[in-house]
Amino acid sequence: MYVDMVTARHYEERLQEEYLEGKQPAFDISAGPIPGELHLAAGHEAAAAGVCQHLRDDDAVTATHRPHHVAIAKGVDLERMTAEIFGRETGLGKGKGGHMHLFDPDVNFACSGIIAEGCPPAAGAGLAAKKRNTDSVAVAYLGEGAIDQGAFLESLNFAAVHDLPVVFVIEDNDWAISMPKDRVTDVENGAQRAGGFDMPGVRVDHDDAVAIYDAAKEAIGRARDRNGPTLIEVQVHRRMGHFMGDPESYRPEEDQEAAAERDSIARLEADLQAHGVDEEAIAEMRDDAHERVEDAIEFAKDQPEPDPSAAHEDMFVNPPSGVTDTEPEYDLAGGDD
Ligand SMILES: Cc1ncc(C[n+]2csc(CCOP(=O)(O)OP(=O)(O)O)c2C)c(N)n1
Ligand SMILES: [Mg+2]
Repeated sequence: MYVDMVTARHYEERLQEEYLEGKQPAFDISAGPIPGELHLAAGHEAAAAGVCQHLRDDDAVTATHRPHHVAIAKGVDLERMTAEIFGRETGLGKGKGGHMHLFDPDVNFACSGIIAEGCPPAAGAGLAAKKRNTDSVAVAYLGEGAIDQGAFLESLNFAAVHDLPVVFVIEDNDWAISMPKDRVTDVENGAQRAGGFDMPGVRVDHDDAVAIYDAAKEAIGRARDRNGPTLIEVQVHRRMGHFMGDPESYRPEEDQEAAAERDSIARLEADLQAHGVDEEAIAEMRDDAHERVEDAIEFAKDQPEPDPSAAHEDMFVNPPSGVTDTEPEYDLAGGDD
């Protein structure tokens, strides 16, 4: 868990540096090596590491618009993921998806920029596992800002009614962009939502990686044993803005300071030391993780940009006439099937 968490934290810090290159002084979102939006998950690492530790490659995970920590913990290919974020041809999605649309079929990982949108596909993966009679499970991540979305509530119901092996994980960082949680919902503990669907609901406070690990162990074991879905809410902290370039003028300073103080990585380090892991071993894990991140970023920056003509490949609809000569690969309008 510690390796996953320090890898994710260093990854976010390095992406932040790369992202800001060329975008200043006046913030230009389209400039630099990583154009477009970037949502970093520093402060959320425990939610990824504690849960994904129990998963195998054949288990499905759907993450959110803030996906990197979960992708790392799920074992997504870091080099190809980084190439995707840098928009390169060898990226997971040939550089067309960017950081919110990472798909790695080798480890059954997906994410989406639409909030709560990972929930229905996770329920679908759970249904597939049940129909195929395998013991694989699915995990859907969402933010606390998504707990009133229909896609989430309908997926809870579907998973409950069909006893599907699905675990829903709410990452509660108290904010949905600039909107504090208490202004949009009267439910203080999102895990209470489980009660309406007759499934277990568990809340873990203080982004404690070990407590998250324990809660996830039980929920994922329950799913694997075909005893149905579970909803887990974990408290995390957003150490950065909603997206890179967010001045956070809406956010009280004390809240930012509290997020900086509650560091789940420092907490886990203290836990490790209390269990006899010495500082040298911790430093070695941290150095290895940093090296892996640097290698992935170096790899990505070395990769070719996609050919502009490739923009019209891999599409599900015909481009408007005259835009491209490329024949569509898919015929959804008709055909034999
Ligand atoms: C269906 C939908 N509505 C609105 C948005 C715009 N949007 C992007 S992120 C976000 C807030 C998400 O907050 P939360 O779910 O708490 O996740 P966090 O960003 O805090 O990790 C919103 C409203 C969206 N992407 N999808
Ligand atoms: Mg949130």
